[in-house]
Amino acid sequence: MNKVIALASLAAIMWLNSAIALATPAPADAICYIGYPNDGQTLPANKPFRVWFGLRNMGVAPKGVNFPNTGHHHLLIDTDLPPLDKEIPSDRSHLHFGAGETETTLVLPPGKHTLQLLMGDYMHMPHTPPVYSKKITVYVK
Ligand SMILES: [Cu+2]
Repeated sequence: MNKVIALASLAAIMWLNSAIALATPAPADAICYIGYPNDGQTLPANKPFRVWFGLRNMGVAPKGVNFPNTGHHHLLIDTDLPPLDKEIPSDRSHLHFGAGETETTLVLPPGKHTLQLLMGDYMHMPHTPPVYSKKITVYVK
């Protein structure tokens, strides 16, 4: 009986160690922010606008490049943060900038929209601790 418990706890410790080893660390002082547009800004409808990705105390590297303290940007549009222990989804509301881009051009339909940045590692996984910006709201008219 005790042997079974000991084996089970050993397995749990090994699983924990592998989970920790898989997580890509990020500097504790890393800051991600949207440089433009500003929170609450009104933007013209049917006209492309720039979105500037800001990052401090951490570097940008393309997807697939495993270099310490780097990652690539993901722009979340009209959605909440995805699960932070899984690969970041890739769809119309989760845009990956795997070439290491630090800005993009967006066209949004009229209405209220939210934008948020989330850094992902070379495998599109959020870092530990996760590095993400404040979620901003823009109004497209
Ligand atoms: Cu990605």
